[in-house]
This record gives sequence, structure tokens and C-alpha cells, in this order.
Amino acid sequence: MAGFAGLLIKNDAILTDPKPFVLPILPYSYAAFEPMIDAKTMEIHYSKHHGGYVDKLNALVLKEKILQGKTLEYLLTLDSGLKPMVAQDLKNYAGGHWNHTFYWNGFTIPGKTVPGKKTISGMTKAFGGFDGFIQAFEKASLSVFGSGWVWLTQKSDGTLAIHTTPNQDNPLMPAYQEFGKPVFGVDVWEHAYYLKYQNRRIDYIKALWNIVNWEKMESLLS
Ligand code: MN3
Repeated sequence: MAGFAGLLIKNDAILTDPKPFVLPILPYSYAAFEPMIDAKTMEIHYSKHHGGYVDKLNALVLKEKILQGKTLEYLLTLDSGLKPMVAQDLKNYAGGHWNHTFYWNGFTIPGKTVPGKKTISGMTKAFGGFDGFIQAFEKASLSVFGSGWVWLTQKSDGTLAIHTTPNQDNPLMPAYQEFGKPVFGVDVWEHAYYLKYQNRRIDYIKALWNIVNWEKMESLLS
């Protein structure tokens, strides 16, 4: 799992604690992305949805000895030796915690960063350019039926790709290994945009382009 080191801010170090997982500090205020993402959505999404995944993950770890003393990344790769119900809950809660932490760190104050050299050259090779990337990502986001995520990933040969996962699944899970390493992820569950955009998922995605943390994306590319 060394390839995924540094994807997250350090927030889950206290593995001996009976409740080892904590809601990471949001790197900006709830209102930081108005009007692209409204403060109310941010507050509910972060404190209730992400907070809920952390609480449920801790409760599961407390109950299941086999899950104790493990890092979040390790838990995401566990796919054998678990009862089916535990495996399903683990996927949802550990995935939910990882995905949201990654999502928050994928955004920053508008205008603060611009796409870097590796980002642009990777997009040119894979999608014909920056605009091609935007179009492909928007198309993929509309293709997710129900709840899920859209990812920009880098495969082991360096190529960028766009993939989607259902529910709280993510590219670190064994089932998606061929997707490569995630460098950007967007939550397309309705709770991420419904208050402001209702059913207009595409308007939410288009608004996000103003606040992408391109510097973070560049730093994750090899
Ligand atoms: Mn969410």
C-alpha cells in the first residue's frame, strides 16, 4: 500500500485507541465555497454524513476484534476472513471515511491554485487536453446511477483515467485495483448537492471546477 502514502492528511494515527478514527479538521470554513457549494450543505455533509461514517466505523471496530489496531488504508483492502455483513459495513464506513477526507482535500479557495505541469501533460495524453478531461469527467459523473463517486486516477504506467464506483467504494479496494491510484474524487451522492442544485448534478460538477485544489492533484501525480 506504499503507493497510497500521503493521499490523506494524517488523522488516524491513534490505533490503540478503542475509537481510533476521527473526523479530520475541515481545511476551510463551511461558507468558503459559497455560492458554488452552500454553507448548509457543507455543514451537513461534513458533520452529519462524514461524521456518521466515522462514528459507525468506530462502533464496528469496537465490536470486531479482527478490525482493531489497523490503519484506515489497511481496512479498505480487507476482503477476506470477514462475515459478509461485517465486510459490507466495513466497506461502507471505512470507504465513507476515506472518500470524504480525500474529497475535502481535493478543494480549495477559488483561484488559489492552477493545474500543474504533470496534470496538464497527463490530461493531454489521456483526454486530448484540459477541456477533454472536463468533458470526460462530467460525462462520467452523469453516468453514475444512484449514489457513488467519480475518480481521476493514475495507472501504474503513469496514464490518467476516469472511473466511477458505486456507494462508498473506492480505487484502493481490491475489486478496483486496475483503476490505479486516485488523485481526485467527487462525491455524486445527492446529499453533496441536493439542497442547492436539487436534481441538477451537472450544475454541481460544473461549479466544482472553480474550487479544485490543482496543487493537491499535481502533488499526487508521479
Ligand atoms: Mn458524501
